[in-house]
Formats: sequence, structure tokens, C-alpha cells
Amino acid sequence: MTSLWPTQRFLPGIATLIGLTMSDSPLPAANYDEAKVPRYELPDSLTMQDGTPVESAKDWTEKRRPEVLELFRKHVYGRSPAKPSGLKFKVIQNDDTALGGQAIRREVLTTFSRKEATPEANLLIYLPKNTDGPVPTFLTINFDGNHTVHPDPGISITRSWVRNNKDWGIENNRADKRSRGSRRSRWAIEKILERGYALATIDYRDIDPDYDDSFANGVHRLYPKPKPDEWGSISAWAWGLSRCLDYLETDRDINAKKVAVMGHSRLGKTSLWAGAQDERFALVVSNDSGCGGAALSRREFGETVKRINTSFPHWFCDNFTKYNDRVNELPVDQHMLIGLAAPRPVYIASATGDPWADPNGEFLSGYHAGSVYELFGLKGVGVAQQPEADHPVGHHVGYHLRTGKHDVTDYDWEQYLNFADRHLK
Ligand code: GTR
Repeated sequence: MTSLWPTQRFLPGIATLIGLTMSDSPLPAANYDEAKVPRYELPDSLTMQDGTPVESAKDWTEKRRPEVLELFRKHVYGRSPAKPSGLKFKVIQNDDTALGGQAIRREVLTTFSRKEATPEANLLIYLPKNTDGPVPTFLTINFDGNHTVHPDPGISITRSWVRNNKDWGIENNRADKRSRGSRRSRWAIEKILERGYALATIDYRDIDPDYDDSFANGVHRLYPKPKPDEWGSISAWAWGLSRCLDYLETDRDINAKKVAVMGHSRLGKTSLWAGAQDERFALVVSNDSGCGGAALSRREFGETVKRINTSFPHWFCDNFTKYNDRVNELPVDQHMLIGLAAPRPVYIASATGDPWADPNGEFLSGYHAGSVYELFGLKGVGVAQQPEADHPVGHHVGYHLRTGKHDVTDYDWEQYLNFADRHLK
């Protein structure tokens, strides 16, 4: 495999998105008809693999949770290495006059190995000013570089390899100032700061590239080539989020006990997996995460396990491909991923114009995760039917279906902030 941008990977994604299949693809057309969802039976979160019922929060925490986590590691995302001994953080800028004086902008250079050729990741943090004490924080992972989240000229421009983009003036796979702020609409930074939260964000490509390079680049290159039950890219990105949290724990302006992890789409799959594994995350947010994220795999609505493993062979562990044509044999489904966050709060968001991500399947996994929350005496989403658009619901599992396309908007952030206010403040 070469390390060039894999047009052949990208195209199937686009083709499937618009309901086409590639001429050489054995994949059936995606189903968007609720009436054609196959009959399925979900694995029970509260039954151990040997058939023993899980009857208490203690049973869950001590026995079933580790078992379910192991099943996801082995069959879906792949297991990741421990925190590396060579991990280092260096604050490379700290400006308390950012955003017209509203914020402190901080950047932290993270290196993952003592080797000179270590991958480097740049964590950008905006902190609100005039707060009393350490602040709760949203830790997010972004697609296009930290400098795209806001036009602020003080943000370092990503040095990661980037896809060419005429609109953003990117020609030689290098970003420059023309793409500053190009993803601003997704990040509601001023609103997050006004509400008393910090925002920390990292470019996912700083952790690991998003193409099938046989794991020769990014943090993967520091380790042996993954075995069939070892980390794909989603696991690597999630691992990177845990390393960011390692830094946040050392930052005295951050309340590291109140860090919400958030991501959109493939990075929503990533935030759910990060939150499932790393119990230091106090709250988990999945924005339009779809297949391999919040959506139930067994519904095969929109994107399916087979399709995602075909279009993005590097995202999951190799074992996951065994279930391409027998998704009913998976020992888990995604409601159990949500359950792994319990008793911590989780928010799941869908969009009406995003059938590819199966909005109802995203709701249903939140709904079915409720049994785990109940062990802790907590309520999950609190309703049995997907609510109508723009009517947020939920207790310890929050949910909304936003009107609009596959995206992150101010409306989504408004709900995440309200939910975080309820649970973190
Ligand atoms: C699509 C993919 C989805 C989703 C999305 C994204 O091509 O099929 O699973 O992750 O990309 O990340 O924007």
C-alpha cells in the first residue's frame, strides 16, 4: 500500500453516500426503508457470555463491563497499547488576549516517543477568562486542522498531510492561511466559552492518517503491525484522545474530572470508543456517528458493517470483517457501546438529512443502553420512540434529531452545553 490519499477509498464512500455502488463492488444498494429492516435480536447487555444474569451495578462493573469491553476490543475496534513511556507535552504558546480578550489560547505539542522521528500532535485549547478555578472542558477531535475551527490568526496551521481542496486553496497537500476558520460553523467556540467551558481540540491526522497505509504512519508506526484483534485507526484516534486527557490532567486551569469527549461522524465513533474505554471521561458526545458508532449494526439501515469495512478497511480491526455477511453473529451491538459509558452520561445526536447514519438506529441504541443505567438507579433516554425533529429528550442518555444535514451546528452545541450543565455543573 502506498501512503498517498486513496481515491479508491474515498470514492466508494461518496458513491455509497449517494446510493450508488462501484461497478466492481459486490455490495447491495443501501436500505433506507424502515419496513425492510431485517428482524433481529440484540445481544443482552445484562447476560454474561456464559448465560449468568447481571443483577447489580456491582456485577456490571466487576464482571460484565470488562467482558463487553473485551468483546469490542477483540471483534470491532481492536486493542490499543498502554500509555507510552516516552509521552511528552510542551506548552508552545499561551496567549491571554485571544478572541478579542475573551479567551486564553494555549497550544500543547505532544510527542509520543523519545525517538527523534516521533509523530507530533498539536492540542489547541481555548480557556474562558475570569472564571473561579479550573473549568469543565469539551475535548474534541477535528477533521481539517485546528486552524480551521476559528479564523483566529494565532492558531498554528496544521502540518499534517491534507487533501487538496480548491475552495481552501490547498494544492500541495499542505494547508496554509487560506483555510483558516473554514470549519468555524462546527465549533461554536464563543458560545462554549461564554457558558464557562474550555474547548480543547486536535487534528485527527496528527494522531493517525485516515487512509489505508498498512499502518505505516502516524502513531501506528511506533508499534508492530497490528494483529487481527489490534487497533485500527478509530482505536488509534481514541487512544490519542486519552493521551490528550493525560495532558489535561496536568493543566491546572482544566477540571480534568469534568472532561466531555465529543466527535462528529467517524470521529463520533471515535469519541464513543474513547469514552467506553477511558473512564476518566466524565461525559461522552456522539454527533451523527452512524455505523460503527451509535447506530445498531443489526438494522443494516444506510451504511452497513460490510460497506464500512469495504470502504474504510483501516478503521476497525481485521476481525470485524468476519461479520460482514453475518452481522447477527456479532457478540455485541452498538447499544452495548453506549452501555460501556454508564453510569456516566452520554449524548447521541442525529440529523434528519443523514439517513446514511441511521438516525433511528442511533436512537435505539441509546434506548437499549437504558438497562445498564437502570442498574445504577439512573434513567436513560426515558422514551421508547424516537422523538420528532428538534425535540431533545433524555436523562443520563440524551438524544436529539436535528433538522438538517450531516454536520455539527450551533443547535447541536446548544444541546450538548445544556446536557453538560445538567451533569457536570
Ligand atoms: C462516510 C462514512 C461514515 C461517516 C462519514 C464521516 O463516508 O461512510 O461512516 O463516518 O464518512 O466521517 O464523515
